[in-house]
Amino acid sequence: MMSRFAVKAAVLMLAATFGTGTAWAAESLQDVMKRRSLSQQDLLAAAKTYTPSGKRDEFVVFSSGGQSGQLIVYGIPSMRILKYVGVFTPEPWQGYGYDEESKDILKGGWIDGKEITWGDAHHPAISETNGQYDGQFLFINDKANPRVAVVDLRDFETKQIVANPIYKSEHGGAFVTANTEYVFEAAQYPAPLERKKFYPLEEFNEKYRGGMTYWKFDRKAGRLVPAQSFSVELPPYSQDISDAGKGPSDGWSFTNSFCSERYVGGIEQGRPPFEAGCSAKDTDYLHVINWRKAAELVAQGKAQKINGHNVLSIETAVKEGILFLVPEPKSPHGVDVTPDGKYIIVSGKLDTHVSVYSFEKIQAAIKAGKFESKDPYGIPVVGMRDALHNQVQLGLGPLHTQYDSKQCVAYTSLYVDSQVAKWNYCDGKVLDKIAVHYNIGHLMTMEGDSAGPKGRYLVALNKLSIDRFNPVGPLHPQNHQLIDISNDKMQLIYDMPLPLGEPHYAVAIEASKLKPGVRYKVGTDSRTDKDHPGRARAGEERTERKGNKVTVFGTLIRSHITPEIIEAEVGDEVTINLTNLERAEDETHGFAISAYNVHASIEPGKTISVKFKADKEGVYPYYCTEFCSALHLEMQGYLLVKPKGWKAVAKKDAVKSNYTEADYRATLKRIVDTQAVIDSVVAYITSTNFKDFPDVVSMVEDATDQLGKIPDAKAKHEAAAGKKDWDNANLWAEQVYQYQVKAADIGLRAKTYLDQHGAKKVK
Ligand code: K7E
Ligand code: CUA
Repeated sequence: MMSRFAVKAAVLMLAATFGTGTAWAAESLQDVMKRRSLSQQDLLAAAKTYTPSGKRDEFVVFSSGGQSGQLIVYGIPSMRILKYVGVFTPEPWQGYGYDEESKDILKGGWIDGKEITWGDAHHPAISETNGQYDGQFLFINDKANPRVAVVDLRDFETKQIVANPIYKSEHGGAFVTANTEYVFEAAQYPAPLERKKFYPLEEFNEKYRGGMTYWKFDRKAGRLVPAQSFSVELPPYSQDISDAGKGPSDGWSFTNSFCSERYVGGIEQGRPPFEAGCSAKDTDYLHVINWRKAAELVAQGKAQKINGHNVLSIETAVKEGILFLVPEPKSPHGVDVTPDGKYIIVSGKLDTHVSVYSFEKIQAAIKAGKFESKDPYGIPVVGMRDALHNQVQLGLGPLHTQYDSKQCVAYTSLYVDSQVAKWNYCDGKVLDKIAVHYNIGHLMTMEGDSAGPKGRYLVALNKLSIDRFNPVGPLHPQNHQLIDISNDKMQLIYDMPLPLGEPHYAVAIEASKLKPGVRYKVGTDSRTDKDHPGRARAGEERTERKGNKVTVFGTLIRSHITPEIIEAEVGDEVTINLTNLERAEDETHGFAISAYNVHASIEPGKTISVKFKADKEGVYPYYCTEFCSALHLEMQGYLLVKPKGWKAVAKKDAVKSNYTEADYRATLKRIVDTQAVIDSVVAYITSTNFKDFPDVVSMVEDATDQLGKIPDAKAKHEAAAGKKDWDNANLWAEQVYQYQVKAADIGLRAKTYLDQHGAKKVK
């Protein structure tokens, strides 16, 4: 260790070094620009994105986590990552997949009884009311294992995963209807719709199918309702991205396809690969479906059941006039309905154009019965000329389109050109282009796929970052680039590496529309939103044994877990329920037991349970995994797994501590001093209008709670002192001090909060 003198000498030397130069004394903006080789343009970009400490973002982005199966949340314009939400993949920090409640959610996504622990998350969608984002729920799909998940934006937790009952893969999801009546997903790679049924590839045209699934959403319950959901059977054309109509086109959905050739590859059999056969024709098909009428047909009993799921056959869909096709140029990708719902913009990956279809024209052709042909399955085909508003040449590899708050202005990603094109879809003029790095997939403007885009910013979701960031091995991060679109010329203002899977799509919502809670009602199961049967309040903690089942009803509050000792015998089934009794904001406790692969994140008010078989004799520490207070490390306990029939030799007190009367007196002195601090903080808080700040009110309640525990501990230390039992006297006095420390900690936090939020003196 450095001696006091050595430290002092070192400080003096440092002072001398800096004293001679002025470099660090006061660096000017010019100095910094020179040192870091920054241009005026860079400074402007920095000023547009830099978000000072304590300031918040204007928009919140929900990005798919691609192969991570998660959801990534970040802010705009700062591009600061705020959260990863566990969705299709276990996420230990949130206890997701390690406590019983979240295991049940993941189990909803098992396929034919098989556990699936990852997902290929593609398209998030925020719930809408009248075509506008309402900030209540978010849906996201899994392409690999066709599933859709529901995330509640009140707590940013996944509440449900449903597996598609008839597909083997899907891509055109999740998209919501204008009032979130349905969340839909389109199949991707054609396969037989029957479960676990084999048909040879030679029967591709007859037995393989695509489809469009409409999941009914119960907004009040916040869950999808499988029994009220249905699908429309579609030909094996490899359906792709979809979008829902809005305004005049509300009630309809649009889905494109990229292999209407119905080509089946097979390199090993000497056939040209899929990529050649699937792009041979000049056109594929845009599928136009009247979902509102389809829902009525299902209600009338016109659907057949496949794997217990309602499916409207192609035959029924054609006969009832709810399914139409429109040719679209070569291997299209994105299909995006304009904010006014009048046009549908389709990008052709292998075409330099985007095609703007008019919903009105499509409807006129349908009404007039004017079709150019029927496809091999008897579906009427509206002529391309009869449906197009215009076609605009934008560049190589157009993929996806988003909208501006300015009338008729759209942005389209150009994958091959690595550019974003800004253009006018009403008159077909190209307005501006900007280079991105590199190979852009989706792009996203603020609420840019809703009926009310907010303009301002655009994010380019680039597939490759190549040389943009510090090298981290052959697998590079993804690159989200922020572009300012508030002026005529687009300006690139930020590069954000994203190191968690390939985000395909993202949605951004005005931050003010999100109102997540900070605590649960005490005893809530956050995955069902109901009271948890294992909840316990302070004083209700207990351990019950029935046969070989041990059930703990415990609580957590700074800084102890009740119970601190859990006893079991080898072979017992142990269930530990834990309720976090905290009310203070951001006071989460974690819970882990050595070697039993259980972990939980228990936010204020939440109740969770972990369950395991105590199959190994031994002593297993458990502890809180969130650094929640100064005595976080002491937030611990022991799981004792005893051999069968184990008997204590003699009941002994835990280890003696040998405290003296002097120790006890010293602790009492510390209590008096601490009380003085608490009194001064209380005096300060009550001298202000603190009642006007709900956050402070709950902190005060929390502190009062801690102080309320003191009389009991005080009675105990005084009783022990009366018996000259200095061990117990000192330990219980120490506990009084711990309650004081926690109360003081919260009190000081409340004081800081009041200072920073401009509280007024009232007395
Ligand atoms: Cu990558 Cu929307 Cu799945 Cu286009 S998709 S890029
Ligand atoms: Cu609770 Cu650490």
